[in-house]
Amino acid sequence: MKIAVVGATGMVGEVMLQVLAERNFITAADELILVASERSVGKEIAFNGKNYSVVGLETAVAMQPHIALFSAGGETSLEWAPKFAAVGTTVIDNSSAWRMDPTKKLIVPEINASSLTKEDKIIANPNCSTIQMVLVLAPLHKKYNIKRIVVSTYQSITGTGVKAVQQLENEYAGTKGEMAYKYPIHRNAIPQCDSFEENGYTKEEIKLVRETQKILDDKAIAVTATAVRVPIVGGHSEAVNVAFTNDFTVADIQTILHNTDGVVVQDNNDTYTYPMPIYAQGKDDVFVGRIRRDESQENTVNMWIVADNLRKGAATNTIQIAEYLVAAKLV
Ligand code: A2P
Ligand code: 11C
Repeated sequence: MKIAVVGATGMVGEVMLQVLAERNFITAADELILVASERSVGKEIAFNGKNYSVVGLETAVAMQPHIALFSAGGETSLEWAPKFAAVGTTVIDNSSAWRMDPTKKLIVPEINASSLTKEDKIIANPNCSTIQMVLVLAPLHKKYNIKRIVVSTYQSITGTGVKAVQQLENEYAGTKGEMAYKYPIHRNAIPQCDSFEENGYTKEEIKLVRETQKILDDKAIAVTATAVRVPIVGGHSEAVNVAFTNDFTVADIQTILHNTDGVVVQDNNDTYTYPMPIYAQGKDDVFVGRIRRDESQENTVNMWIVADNLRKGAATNTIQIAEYLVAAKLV
């Protein structure tokens, strides 16, 4: 197999290489192609003890990889994913470019990978904040039917990229530098992730609404979101309030989630056990805790969901899709 990583020099690209190595997805018999912008062509990147020279997109298309894992921004994806698809490559794209395209599938493998076919040449990876939420909600929707979700996020600066991590480090050190945000992020909470839309919501908030409905395949689910950036690096946290049609018990929800692939329940007030980004960092699971009944309204639960946004929120989910394609012989 020939596997290309497009955006290999970026923040998510780097984690993709780590995850590919950890999961032994690239064996000695496979060929790895590392791709970035023209600025990086020729740069050497080590993978599994071997040095690889970064190539440009044109060169990578000519090499006709079987799979291309894209994380190089929406513009690059819109232009280049179809060119790879045209030479027979299956593209798994981590940008927002194709997610809401009705002809493209939006995949969280544990939920809907079985909908994939050989004809799906461009597959969309959902936004990080959506992936961790739907992984927990999918089995609960099946059992209790979700009517409405109210979600507030506490998002890691790694979701913005290297520039934001640099901004926080400059602020810690008291040195001046380029600003990724309009405001200081150290000792702050910025109620804006991504740009604003006409309706007053940010793009990140709208992604949480639309992507959730698409992945859970149910437009009737009402979703409203507030996305907030906090000075955290380990992962995104979410306070999620979910109203169901059917009643539940907290113990049953804990059992269902305990038996859900990719989800780890950390929920014991007696031992102060609940998910936190400091412990989610570097892990592939989604962590859930603080599961409790919303006493203000019937059939409604509150919970706290945390995951490493660069792992399950991006790189790991993309690579799990690739693993599924290979196992199901779809590439
Ligand atoms: P480069 O390092 O050469 O700029 P991040 O989101 O962390 O900034 O990373 C973005 C990734 O996407 C990097 O690997 C970057 O490569 C790559 N990238 C950005 N623009 C392009 C482009 N026009 N063509 C190919 N790769 C691109
Ligand atoms: C964030 N969710 O943390 C973003 C980063 O749509 O893939 C990824 C943006 C996207 O701000």
